[in-house]
Amino acid sequence: FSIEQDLGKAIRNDELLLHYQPQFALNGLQLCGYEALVRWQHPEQGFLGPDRFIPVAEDTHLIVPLGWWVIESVCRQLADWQAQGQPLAVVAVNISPQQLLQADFIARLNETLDRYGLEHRWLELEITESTIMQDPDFVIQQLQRVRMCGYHLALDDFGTGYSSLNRIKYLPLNRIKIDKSFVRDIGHNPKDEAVVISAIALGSSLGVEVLAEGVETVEQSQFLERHGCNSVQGYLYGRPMPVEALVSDQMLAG
Ligand code: G
Ligand code: G
Ligand code: MN
Ligand code: NA
Repeated sequence: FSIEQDLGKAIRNDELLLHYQPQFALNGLQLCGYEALVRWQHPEQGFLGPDRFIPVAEDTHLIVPLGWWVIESVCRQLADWQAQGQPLAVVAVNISPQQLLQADFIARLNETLDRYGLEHRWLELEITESTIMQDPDFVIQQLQRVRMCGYHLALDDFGTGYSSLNRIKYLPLNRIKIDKSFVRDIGHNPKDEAVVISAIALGSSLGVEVLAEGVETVEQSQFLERHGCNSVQGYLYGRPMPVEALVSDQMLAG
Protein backbone atom coordinates (compact mmCIF):
# COMPACT_ATOMS: atom_id res chain seq x y z
CA PHE A 1 0.00 0.00 0.00
CA SER A 2 1.28 3.45 -0.88
CA ILE A 3 0.03 6.58 0.83
CA GLU A 4 0.98 8.73 -2.17
CA GLN A 5 -1.05 6.63 -4.59
CA ASP A 6 -4.09 6.21 -2.36
CA LEU A 7 -4.39 9.70 -0.92
CA GLY A 8 -5.56 11.51 -4.06
CA LYS A 9 -8.29 8.90 -4.48
CA ALA A 10 -9.18 9.15 -0.77
CA ILE A 11 -9.82 12.89 -1.09
CA ARG A 12 -12.07 12.38 -4.11
CA ASN A 13 -13.90 9.35 -2.63
CA ASP A 14 -14.63 10.91 0.74
CA GLU A 15 -12.51 8.41 2.69
CA LEU A 16 -11.36 11.31 4.86
CA LEU A 17 -13.31 12.41 7.89
CA LEU A 18 -13.10 15.16 10.46
CA HIS A 19 -12.96 14.96 14.20
CA TYR A 20 -13.74 18.06 16.23
CA GLN A 21 -11.98 18.80 19.51
CA PRO A 22 -13.84 21.25 21.80
CA GLN A 23 -12.22 24.35 23.27
CA PHE A 24 -13.35 26.00 26.50
CA ALA A 25 -13.00 29.48 27.98
CA LEU A 26 -11.37 29.10 31.42
CA ASN A 27 -13.68 31.77 32.74
CA GLY A 28 -16.81 29.70 33.43
CA LEU A 29 -15.76 26.73 31.27
CA GLN A 30 -18.05 27.76 28.42
CA LEU A 31 -17.55 25.91 25.17
CA CYS A 32 -16.04 28.49 22.83
CA GLY A 33 -14.96 26.62 19.71
CA TYR A 34 -13.53 23.52 18.08
CA GLU A 35 -10.42 22.47 16.21
CA ALA A 36 -11.13 20.31 13.16
CA LEU A 37 -8.62 17.46 12.78
CA VAL A 38 -8.55 15.20 9.74
CA ARG A 39 -8.47 11.36 9.78
CA TRP A 40 -8.44 8.76 7.03
CA GLN A 41 -10.65 5.67 6.98
CA HIS A 42 -8.57 3.60 4.55
CA PRO A 43 -10.50 0.73 2.93
CA GLU A 44 -7.69 -1.79 3.65
CA GLN A 45 -5.41 -0.13 6.22
CA GLY A 46 -8.18 1.01 8.55
CA PHE A 47 -8.09 4.19 10.55
CA LEU A 48 -5.04 6.41 9.90
CA GLY A 49 -4.10 9.50 11.92
CA PRO A 50 -2.80 12.67 10.28
CA ASP A 51 0.79 11.98 11.37
CA ARG A 52 0.72 9.09 8.86
CA PHE A 53 -0.37 11.10 5.83
CA ILE A 54 -0.07 14.89 6.35
CA PRO A 55 3.73 14.83 5.84
CA VAL A 56 3.23 12.83 2.59
CA ALA A 57 0.49 15.23 1.54
CA GLU A 58 2.89 18.14 2.11
CA ASP A 59 5.61 16.47 0.00
CA THR A 60 3.29 15.61 -2.89
CA HIS A 61 1.35 18.89 -2.91
CA LEU A 62 -1.85 16.92 -2.17
CA ILE A 63 -2.10 19.05 0.97
CA VAL A 64 -3.75 21.72 -1.20
CA PRO A 65 -6.79 19.66 -2.32
CA LEU A 66 -6.85 18.04 1.14
CA GLY A 67 -6.93 21.48 2.76
CA TRP A 68 -9.86 22.51 0.56
CA TRP A 69 -11.66 19.28 1.42
CA VAL A 70 -11.29 20.19 5.12
CA ILE A 71 -12.58 23.76 4.66
CA GLU A 72 -15.48 22.56 2.51
CA SER A 73 -16.43 19.91 5.12
CA VAL A 74 -16.25 22.37 8.02
CA CYS A 75 -18.44 24.85 6.13
CA ARG A 76 -20.98 22.15 5.36
CA GLN A 77 -21.09 21.25 9.08
CA LEU A 78 -21.47 24.87 10.18
CA ALA A 79 -24.21 25.42 7.60
CA ASP A 80 -26.03 22.28 8.85
CA TRP A 81 -25.92 23.59 12.41
CA GLN A 82 -27.06 27.00 11.24
CA ALA A 83 -30.01 25.47 9.35
CA GLN A 84 -30.99 23.48 12.48
CA GLY A 85 -31.03 26.67 14.56
CA GLN A 86 -28.06 25.39 16.57
CA PRO A 87 -25.93 28.28 17.95
CA LEU A 88 -22.54 28.28 16.21
CA ALA A 89 -19.03 28.26 17.67
CA VAL A 90 -15.82 29.13 15.84
CA VAL A 91 -14.16 26.19 14.07
CA ALA A 92 -10.38 26.25 13.64
CA VAL A 93 -8.67 24.52 10.71
CA ASN A 94 -4.95 23.87 10.24
CA ILE A 95 -3.68 25.61 7.12
CA SER A 96 -0.51 24.45 5.44
CA PRO A 97 1.85 27.06 3.96
CA GLN A 98 1.37 25.66 0.46
CA GLN A 99 -2.34 26.37 0.64
CA LEU A 100 -2.02 29.79 2.27
CA LEU A 101 0.51 30.92 -0.35
CA GLN A 102 -1.74 30.13 -3.33
CA ALA A 103 -2.62 33.30 -5.22
CA ASP A 104 -6.36 32.51 -5.21
CA PHE A 105 -6.49 31.37 -1.56
CA ILE A 106 -8.57 34.25 -0.21
CA ALA A 107 -10.90 34.45 -3.19
CA ARG A 108 -11.64 30.74 -2.92
CA LEU A 109 -12.07 30.93 0.85
CA ASN A 110 -14.59 33.77 0.49
CA GLU A 111 -16.37 31.95 -2.31
CA THR A 112 -16.71 28.84 -0.12
CA LEU A 113 -18.09 30.57 3.00
CA ASP A 114 -20.40 32.76 0.92
CA ARG A 115 -21.73 29.72 -0.95
CA TYR A 116 -22.74 28.20 2.42
CA GLY A 117 -24.18 31.49 3.69
CA LEU A 118 -21.69 31.65 6.58
CA GLU A 119 -20.27 34.71 8.27
CA HIS A 120 -16.49 34.61 7.99
CA ARG A 121 -16.00 35.00 11.74
CA TRP A 122 -17.00 31.36 12.29
CA LEU A 123 -13.77 30.15 10.69
CA GLU A 124 -10.37 30.38 12.35
CA LEU A 125 -7.21 29.65 10.40
CA GLU A 126 -4.33 28.09 12.33
CA ILE A 127 -0.86 28.66 11.01
CA THR A 128 2.49 27.74 12.54
CA GLU A 129 5.66 29.73 13.00
CA SER A 130 7.29 27.76 10.17
CA THR A 131 4.67 29.15 7.76
CA ILE A 132 5.84 32.66 8.50
CA MET A 133 9.45 31.75 7.78
CA GLN A 134 8.62 30.63 4.21
CA ASP A 135 8.22 34.13 2.81
CA PRO A 136 7.65 36.55 5.69
CA ASP A 137 6.60 39.62 3.71
CA PHE A 138 4.09 37.80 1.53
CA VAL A 139 2.76 35.73 4.45
CA ILE A 140 2.18 38.83 6.58
CA GLN A 141 0.34 40.55 3.69
CA GLN A 142 -1.73 37.46 3.06
CA LEU A 143 -2.63 37.20 6.77
CA GLN A 144 -3.63 40.86 6.86
CA ARG A 145 -6.03 40.17 4.00
CA VAL A 146 -7.37 37.14 5.90
CA ARG A 147 -8.18 39.35 8.88
CA MET A 148 -9.63 42.13 6.70
CA CYS A 149 -12.03 39.53 5.32
CA GLY A 150 -13.24 38.76 8.85
CA TYR A 151 -11.62 35.39 9.54
CA HIS A 152 -9.99 34.57 12.86
CA LEU A 153 -6.29 33.81 12.89
CA ALA A 154 -4.37 31.69 15.41
CA LEU A 155 -0.67 30.93 15.77
CA ASP A 156 -0.45 27.17 16.44
CA ASP A 157 2.26 25.21 18.31
CA PHE A 158 3.51 28.47 19.80
CA GLY A 159 6.97 28.19 21.30
CA THR A 160 8.19 25.29 19.16
CA GLY A 161 9.28 27.35 16.13
CA TYR A 162 12.07 29.76 15.57
CA SER A 163 10.22 32.89 14.57
CA SER A 164 11.40 35.95 16.39
CA LEU A 165 9.16 37.89 18.70
CA ASN A 166 9.88 40.82 16.43
CA ARG A 167 8.11 39.07 13.60
CA ILE A 168 5.20 37.88 15.69
CA LYS A 169 4.36 41.44 16.62
CA TYR A 170 3.51 42.17 12.96
CA LEU A 171 1.11 39.25 12.66
CA PRO A 172 -2.58 40.20 12.85
CA LEU A 173 -3.39 37.38 15.30
CA ASN A 174 -6.53 36.79 17.35
CA ARG A 175 -4.78 34.24 19.48
CA ILE A 176 -1.78 32.11 20.16
CA LYS A 177 -1.99 28.43 21.02
CA ILE A 178 0.66 27.34 23.50
CA ASP A 179 2.11 24.04 22.34
CA LYS A 180 1.24 20.95 24.38
CA SER A 181 4.91 20.14 24.97
CA PHE A 182 5.06 23.07 27.44
CA VAL A 183 1.77 22.21 29.11
CA ARG A 184 2.68 18.56 29.72
CA ASP A 185 5.18 19.24 32.53
CA ILE A 186 3.34 21.98 34.38
CA GLY A 187 3.71 21.09 38.06
CA HIS A 188 6.99 19.24 37.42
CA ASN A 189 9.25 21.42 35.33
CA PRO A 190 9.73 25.07 36.38
CA LYS A 191 11.32 25.89 33.01
CA ASP A 192 8.25 24.79 31.11
CA GLU A 193 6.13 26.72 33.59
CA ALA A 194 8.24 29.82 32.92
CA VAL A 195 7.67 29.44 29.16
CA VAL A 196 3.92 29.12 29.70
CA ILE A 197 3.84 32.19 31.94
CA SER A 198 5.78 34.29 29.41
CA ALA A 199 3.58 33.15 26.53
CA ILE A 200 0.51 34.26 28.49
CA ALA A 201 2.18 37.59 29.26
CA LEU A 202 3.13 38.05 25.61
CA GLY A 203 -0.43 37.38 24.48
CA SER A 204 -1.81 39.76 27.02
CA SER A 205 0.58 42.56 26.08
CA LEU A 206 -0.08 42.06 22.36
CA GLY A 207 -3.82 42.02 23.05
CA VAL A 208 -4.36 38.51 21.71
CA GLU A 209 -6.09 35.59 23.38
CA VAL A 210 -4.05 32.70 24.70
CA LEU A 211 -5.21 29.08 24.46
CA ALA A 212 -3.28 26.20 26.02
CA GLU A 213 -3.26 22.89 24.17
CA GLY A 214 -2.87 19.38 25.51
CA VAL A 215 -4.43 20.04 28.93
CA GLU A 216 -4.81 16.64 30.57
CA THR A 217 -4.90 17.30 34.33
CA VAL A 218 -6.76 19.48 36.79
CA GLU A 219 -3.41 20.69 38.13
CA GLN A 220 -2.44 22.01 34.67
CA SER A 221 -5.81 23.64 34.27
CA GLN A 222 -5.61 25.40 37.66
CA PHE A 223 -2.11 26.65 36.92
CA LEU A 224 -3.26 28.04 33.56
CA GLU A 225 -6.27 29.74 35.08
CA ARG A 226 -4.20 31.22 37.90
CA HIS A 227 -1.78 32.73 35.37
CA GLY A 228 -4.48 34.31 33.23
CA CYS A 229 -4.68 31.91 30.29
CA ASN A 230 -7.96 32.51 28.41
CA SER A 231 -8.90 29.11 27.07
CA VAL A 232 -8.00 25.44 26.95
CA GLN A 233 -8.14 22.40 24.72
CA GLY A 234 -7.16 18.88 25.77
CA TYR A 235 -8.17 15.40 26.83
CA LEU A 236 -9.28 16.69 30.26
CA TYR A 237 -12.15 18.48 28.54
CA GLY A 238 -12.73 16.46 25.39
CA ARG A 239 -10.89 14.41 22.80
CA PRO A 240 -11.12 15.04 19.08
CA MET A 241 -14.40 13.29 18.21
CA PRO A 242 -16.91 12.80 15.41
CA VAL A 243 -19.85 15.21 15.26
CA GLU A 244 -22.26 12.53 16.53
CA ALA A 245 -20.19 12.29 19.74
CA LEU A 246 -20.26 16.08 20.18
CA VAL A 247 -24.02 15.80 20.12
CA SER A 248 -24.27 12.82 22.52
CA ASP A 249 -21.66 14.26 24.94
CA GLN A 250 -23.45 17.64 24.90
CA MET A 251 -20.47 19.44 23.47
CA LEU A 252 -22.49 21.74 21.21
CA ALA A 253 -22.51 25.51 21.64
CA GLY A 254 -25.33 27.39 23.34
O1 G B 1 -4.67 14.48 16.58
P1 G B 1 -3.78 14.91 15.78
O2 G B 1 -3.19 13.54 15.64
O3 G B 1 -5.13 15.12 15.12
O4 G B 1 -3.04 15.72 14.66
C1 G B 1 -1.68 15.51 14.41
C2 G B 1 -1.12 16.61 13.56
O5 G B 1 -1.76 16.63 12.27
C3 G B 1 -1.26 17.98 14.16
O6 G B 1 0.00 18.62 14.08
C4 G B 1 -2.24 18.67 13.28
O7 G B 1 -1.91 20.04 13.14
C5 G B 1 -2.09 17.94 11.94
N1 G B 1 -3.38 18.03 11.26
C6 G B 1 -4.54 17.48 11.67
N2 G B 1 -5.54 17.80 10.82
C7 G B 1 -4.98 18.58 9.85
C8 G B 1 -5.50 19.25 8.68
O8 G B 1 -6.69 19.22 8.38
N3 G B 1 -4.61 19.94 7.92
C9 G B 1 -3.29 20.02 8.24
N4 G B 1 -2.49 20.73 7.43
N5 G B 1 -2.77 19.43 9.34
C10 G B 1 -3.60 18.72 10.14
O1 G C 1 -2.54 21.15 15.17
P1 G C 1 -1.87 20.64 16.38
O2 G C 1 -0.48 20.21 16.21
O3 G C 1 -1.98 21.58 17.50
O4 G C 1 -2.78 19.36 16.71
C1 G C 1 -3.25 19.09 17.96
C2 G C 1 -2.80 17.69 18.29
O5 G C 1 -2.85 17.51 19.70
C3 G C 1 -3.69 16.62 17.70
O6 G C 1 -2.83 15.57 17.39
C4 G C 1 -4.57 16.25 18.89
O7 G C 1 -5.10 14.94 18.77
C5 G C 1 -3.57 16.33 20.02
N1 G C 1 -4.14 16.53 21.33
C6 G C 1 -5.27 17.20 21.66
N2 G C 1 -5.46 17.21 22.99
C7 G C 1 -4.43 16.53 23.54
C8 G C 1 -4.07 16.19 24.88
O8 G C 1 -4.71 16.54 25.85
N3 G C 1 -2.91 15.48 25.03
C9 G C 1 -2.15 15.09 23.99
N4 G C 1 -1.04 14.39 24.25
N5 G C 1 -2.45 15.39 22.71
C10 G C 1 -3.59 16.10 22.49
MN1 MN D 1 -3.66 22.92 15.37
NA1 NA E 1 -0.38 22.59 18.43
